Amino acid sequence: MTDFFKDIPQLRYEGPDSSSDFAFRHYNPDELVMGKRLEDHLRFGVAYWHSFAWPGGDPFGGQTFDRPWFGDTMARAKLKADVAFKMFDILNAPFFCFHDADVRPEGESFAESLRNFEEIVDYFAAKMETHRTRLLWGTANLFSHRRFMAGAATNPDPDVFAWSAATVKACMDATKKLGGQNYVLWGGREGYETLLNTDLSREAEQAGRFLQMVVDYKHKIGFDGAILIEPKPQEPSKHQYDYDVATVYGFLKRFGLETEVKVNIEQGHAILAGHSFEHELALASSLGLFGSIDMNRNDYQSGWDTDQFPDSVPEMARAYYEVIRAGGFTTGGTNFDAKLRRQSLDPEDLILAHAGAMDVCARAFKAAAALFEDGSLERARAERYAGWDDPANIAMLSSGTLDSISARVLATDLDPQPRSGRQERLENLWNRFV
Ligand code: XLS
Ligand code: NI
Ligand code: NI
Repeated sequence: MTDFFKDIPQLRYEGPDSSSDFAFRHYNPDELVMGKRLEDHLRFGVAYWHSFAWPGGDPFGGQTFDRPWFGDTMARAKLKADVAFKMFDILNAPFFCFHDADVRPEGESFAESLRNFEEIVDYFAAKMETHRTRLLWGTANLFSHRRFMAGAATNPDPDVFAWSAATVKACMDATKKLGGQNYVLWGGREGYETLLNTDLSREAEQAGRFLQMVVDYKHKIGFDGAILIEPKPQEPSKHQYDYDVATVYGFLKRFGLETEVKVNIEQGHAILAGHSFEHELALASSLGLFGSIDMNRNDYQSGWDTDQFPDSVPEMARAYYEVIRAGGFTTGGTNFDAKLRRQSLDPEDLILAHAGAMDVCARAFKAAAALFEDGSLERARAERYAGWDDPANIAMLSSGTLDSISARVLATDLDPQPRSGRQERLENLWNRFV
């Protein structure tokens, strides 16, 4: 067992006036919001890779964290799992997420890596019998090892395509075995560094075929979770094919997969793509693609996926308002794909980072829910489009032609009158709730 978090108590909701650092002030899992428990709305997940596998390096320096489970042995991997489940308990976290490479040591061969992985998956399964934390999603790390330097599914080398397909099979099997609610594909190195050596059409065909195989396998094994693509515009590659939600939608349509696959939207990736998080959420919802979120912010100056814990209630409220408008999470949730800053060395830093983030999200969600329930914003939106309820305009949209519309414009001497978009008024309304 482990005493890594030895003096840290299990965190409980103590309300906004609590003077303890080790408490929730706004996140009360049992609080009813819009008729549902807050925990069931937010569905928080802890990301195994950042919390337990990341050594604290940056491009200018290596490891800063000194963790007793670092090292490539099965014993260390099990110690890491013990610490992880201890932290899930302290946080009362309903979910976690992992990549194969986060949880098992790499073997000398594919078969040995697979054996290591399966042993850890069984170790997780045993832990999940006595701990409450469930699997939000599983995924494959097809980007860290040097074999993936030129991509996984889009690699020019067919052997890497094959290795990647076999890896995804193993990770989907593990996700199903552990009762995972989604399977995520982030195209870490599915992109290019230079067009000089890249065949765009071939790589797109490979990626499309790969995803069709993933969907076929999902049906074959009866995995009833969702398959999610996580868009990101660049980093690590110069240009990533799953650039943003709109690009992913075009890709899915091209390969006939738009009803089979949804998206996992990350705040930091939205920012890198030059969008706001809420834009990506609203667009995914309007395209029927909304699945889950990775809730980690980026630094606005650095232009890098800095994976920080959320700290801004107003920003999060914009996001959760769109989640609520999308009907809330079904299989998805709020995964903290976030890491400590590399100077945050202490065990308590890991706990407090998550606790603060959960409080920020809870506060934001409650504000967004109150505004949504108030209804003024949705009424104002509906009113803006009310002209479209007129039967003549419904007919124009469904069966009008340029000829028929032109005739009507002339016959009625049509004279459109501009109306205020009321942006500041709506911003004032927003700020009454947030
Ligand atoms: C990297 C991604 C990654 C995915 C899972 O930027 O956010 O962490 O969420 O592979
Ligand atoms: Ni992510
Ligand atoms: Ni990311």
